[in-house]
Amino acid sequence: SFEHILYSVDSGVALLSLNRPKALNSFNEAMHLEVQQALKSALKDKHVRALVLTAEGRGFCAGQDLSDRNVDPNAEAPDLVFSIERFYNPLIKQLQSFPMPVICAVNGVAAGAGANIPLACDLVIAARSAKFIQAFCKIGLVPDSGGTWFLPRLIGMARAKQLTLLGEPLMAEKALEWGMIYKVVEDEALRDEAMSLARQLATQPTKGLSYIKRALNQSFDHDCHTQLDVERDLQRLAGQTQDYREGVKAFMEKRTPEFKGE
Ligand code: T3D
Repeated sequence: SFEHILYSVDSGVALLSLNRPKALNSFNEAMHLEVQQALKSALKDKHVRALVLTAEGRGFCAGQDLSDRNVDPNAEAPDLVFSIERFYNPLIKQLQSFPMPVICAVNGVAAGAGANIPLACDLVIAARSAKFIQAFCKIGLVPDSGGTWFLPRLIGMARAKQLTLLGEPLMAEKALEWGMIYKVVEDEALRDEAMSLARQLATQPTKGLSYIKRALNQSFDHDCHTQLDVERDLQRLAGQTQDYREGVKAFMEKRTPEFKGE
């Protein structure tokens, strides 16, 4: 069992909740390792067909635990490459390529890496009180965890520069208006909304959904003809799933399909 996160599986949904609320769920190495472990076990679990990422307490995640860094002027400069390569980059890659829908429920302030982790997820639901802060500029760092990749694509370059150079908080409602997230809900409703959306998605053609996100993830890097090829190749795979057959069969028989995620 875990010390810094909560992890459970129910009704096809894996729920991973960051659980260091006193430090606003900032990441230390131990929490990183537990998150990696939980994601690995969700991947291995045949019952899991959707993932919800959220956190305990009043905040979502304040990024790196800064108390873990020795910044004494006389100490050797901390090697941040290790942290990025061993922890943050693999996390972002894993969330982005996770072969099922990943829902991020942002329950409060999301700062630094904590503001960018949601952007690697597929559907972000934020509590009305949540805010996103690209805090990196305030401590002399560069937005990481995909911030410089996701932000311009989601909200455009001008807004990406505004957020990352000024470090000003972006409220949930504004993030929605800017097209950065999927939905804003009342604080009390957040967990239930995220879970019911995830349970619903867990009844859908899981492989098909994973191919959709795979196609979209490549979209901005491709010209139209290349992307048409990507669609063709993924359609081939989708057409080989049992869920596709069930979908068409159920349509023809005018009944609700029963997808198995196969
Ligand atoms: O080093 C590497 O591996 C490189 C990778 C870096 C990735 C990054 O994420 S760098 C960016 C790191 N994060 C930040 O710079 C954000 C720092 N936090 C804040 O700016 C503020 O805490 C917030 C805006 C997020 C929230 O403000 P507020 O007023 O709601 O809460 P608070 O009072 O500042 O924080 C509450 C507690 O959490 C407090 O502890 P205390 O005083 O109650 O004992 C605070 O120290 C602690 N806390 C918040 N963020 C961090 C943290 N402790 C350690 N590290 C944090 N990042």
